[in-house]
Amino acid sequence: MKQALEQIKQAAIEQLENCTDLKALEELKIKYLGKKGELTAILKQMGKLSKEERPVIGQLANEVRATIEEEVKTRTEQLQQKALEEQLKSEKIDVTMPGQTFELGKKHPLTIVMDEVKQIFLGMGFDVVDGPEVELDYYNFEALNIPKDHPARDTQDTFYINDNVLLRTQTSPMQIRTMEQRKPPIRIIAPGRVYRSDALDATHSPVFHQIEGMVVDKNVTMADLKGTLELFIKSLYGEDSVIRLRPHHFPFTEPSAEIDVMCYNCHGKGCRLCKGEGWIEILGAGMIHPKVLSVCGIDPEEYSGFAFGIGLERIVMRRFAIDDIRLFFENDKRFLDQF
Ligand code: 2NM
Repeated sequence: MKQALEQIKQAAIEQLENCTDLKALEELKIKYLGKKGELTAILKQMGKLSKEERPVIGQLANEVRATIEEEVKTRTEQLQQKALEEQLKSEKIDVTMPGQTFELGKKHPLTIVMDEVKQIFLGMGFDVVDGPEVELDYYNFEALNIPKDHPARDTQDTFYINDNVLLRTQTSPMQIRTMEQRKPPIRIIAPGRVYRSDALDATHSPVFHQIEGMVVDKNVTMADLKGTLELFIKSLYGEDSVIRLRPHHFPFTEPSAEIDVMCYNCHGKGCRLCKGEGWIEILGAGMIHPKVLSVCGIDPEEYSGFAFGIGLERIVMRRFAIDDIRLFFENDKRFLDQF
């Protein structure tokens, strides 16, 4: 029996020393010290021993138990320490690693300039109005003095949903809707997306953006038109900008004009940017036609007004020297990242 105890002690210590994980260690603890363990099995046989042998073996058995318990404790601590070190090692944060980057979106070049234009007009007391891109023929053409047989129907050919419903070719329908709803004085701009049935090339797109505006009040004259638009262009292109008005024709205004700004690149000499002209056409404008005012329920004997239209793509292309309108709509990140 003494020999058996010594064997158990030897075997237990050897196995404990070779044990490399906490789960196996727990199994060994049960194997040797548990209720059904090897040491307990020996102690159960103590009854067979003589009175002289019993205390000797008993003491030895206690020593063996104590030794094994001590070894289990030491080994547990060692393994726990090792596990902790491994965990710390595996969870170590390498502060030199490149961080996760969150890319922030930015404004589209059209939006950058659109926001600037809105800000300028807001500063002059204009409201910004928004409306449907799918419009009635009435608001897009009829009310603007463009009846069914008018040649402007060809130059502003668009996409029809049916005979009465189409994609707006300009934002003027919002001017009509506003005049129907509000009493003068009216000062609004109507920015937004418009459509034309044009083939896509470097300078034409079937979808583009316009900013139209108008002022309706008593005693509004061509001088107000010129002063307001000159102030707008000086705000957009700088205090030293020079403008000129050229006579033109629009069905919805009379008289009408196109407004050019002296090329800010060559100061009128002629260069690549202005295609040798020295002047760059920026917008169309005019005094709202009396027929248009009447149709909207505004008495042309009492009120007058001016209106204007700006093509957004054109001014953004000049501003950033962009040579192809398609770049605005392709969403190529390499293009968009440059603004
Ligand atoms: C332009 C040029 C000239 C214009 C006219 C109107 C309305 F509805 F008041 F009659 N809205 N927009 C207008 C006038 C637009 O764009 C080149």
